[in-house]
Amino acid sequence: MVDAGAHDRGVLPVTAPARIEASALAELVDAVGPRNVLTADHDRAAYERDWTGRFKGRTPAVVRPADTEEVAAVMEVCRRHGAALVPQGGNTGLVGGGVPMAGEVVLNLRRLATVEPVDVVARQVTVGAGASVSSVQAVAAAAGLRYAVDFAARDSATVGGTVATNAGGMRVLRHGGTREQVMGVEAVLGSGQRVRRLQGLVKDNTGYHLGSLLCGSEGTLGVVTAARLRLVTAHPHRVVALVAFADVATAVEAVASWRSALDTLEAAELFLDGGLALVCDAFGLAPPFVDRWAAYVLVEAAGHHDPTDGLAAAVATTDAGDVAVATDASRRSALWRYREDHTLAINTLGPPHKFDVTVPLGVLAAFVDEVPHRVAARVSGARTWLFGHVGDGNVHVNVTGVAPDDERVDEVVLTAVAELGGSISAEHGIGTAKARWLHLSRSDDEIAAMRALKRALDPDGVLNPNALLPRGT
Ligand code: 2HG
Ligand code: ZN
Repeated sequence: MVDAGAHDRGVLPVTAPARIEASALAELVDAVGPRNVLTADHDRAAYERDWTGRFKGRTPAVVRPADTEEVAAVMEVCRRHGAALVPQGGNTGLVGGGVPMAGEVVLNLRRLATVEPVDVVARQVTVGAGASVSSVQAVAAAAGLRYAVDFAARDSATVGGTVATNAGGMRVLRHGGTREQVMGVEAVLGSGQRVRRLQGLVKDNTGYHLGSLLCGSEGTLGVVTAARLRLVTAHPHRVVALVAFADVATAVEAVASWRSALDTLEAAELFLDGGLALVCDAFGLAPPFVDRWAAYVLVEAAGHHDPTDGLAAAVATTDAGDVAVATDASRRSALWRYREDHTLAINTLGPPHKFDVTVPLGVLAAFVDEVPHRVAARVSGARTWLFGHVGDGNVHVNVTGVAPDDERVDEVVLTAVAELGGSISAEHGIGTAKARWLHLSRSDDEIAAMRALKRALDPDGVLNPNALLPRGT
């Protein structure tokens, strides 16, 4: 039943009441202490909506455990009382996966923020689920290493959230996504059983890799409480170039040639003229070039030796237009802003519908050219913004000017992706936003296998029951 007032508030309507038995609430208070069970409206509010403002739910209580023991105790209470819970980190997920859309208890993990000293010999670090991505990057840098996962929400996003969603980001091209960095996890499964493999053994071939399974399980199988993360070499030389192109197809071809030519390539990010203009308007930035171009690729290379000449030579072999190059840190981040600030700039237009899709590279340019027309033909007034990690084939499609619960636009974009043999989620996950579209990327047998895993590890169905798996499968 759609709540008629929902559009005015600019959020999706809440579909279930948020209630919990008084005895369950009392036991939660026993488990984590009264100060860490938030029930007052003004205390809960920040935990009930996502960063974009598209997803807003309601919870009877936000529970904030301090450690794994307390997480296990909360899980036990919820299981006994049949109270569903939604694990939540920094609340920067973009698919409604950490928001109590159906009245669940919120299990916020931010207090588990321990960051252990870096193990320099193993090039690894063990961190609590609540540690921010930027805090891991900082300890890695202080130890002369680097944490490879990086994206704009780094200061708020938590490691637990990035493991649960297998977050991608800007450096996947060179280092892989979060799953590639996770050497092991500690977790409390929905069954109440514990998993703890934090030794960081590179070779450990003793059966199911539960860490890999939990990574990307979106809080439906277990609650990740800590992770052992791989660190990578901190290359001393780094260069960023912003390269303009007359069209997206030429940009995609150029990136393919750079991937072959440059061992140092670390990121290749695409954006378009409309998005660049929006970012410049929103934040008062001067455009990078006098001329306007259809497509831009921000490329970063890093190595033990200065990669600038190699990058310049590789750029020169392509049909590039204007080029801006930055080697010092502040000019590099000035160029990165044109790309990273897309998310913030788009949100100034109201809560967008966000799609983080992958399409085969051979059809990426056609997809980017075609999708805005298909969207506009279906929903008048809708505007489509496209950018993304072009080296990975990952396009972020943002659509503004559409009511939060108007799913016509979801259907247009996601079916176009499926027709092209792409994936409906490259890196943000399925959450509650895309559960009903999972069949576009997964077969019935695969969904049944996932459902069987869910039943085995979360037999009471308390963990994030509305995320990832479509209802009734
Ligand atoms: C990024 O690549 C993030 O900047 C966010 O994945 C994408 O805002 C988005 O749609
Ligand atoms: Zn992204």
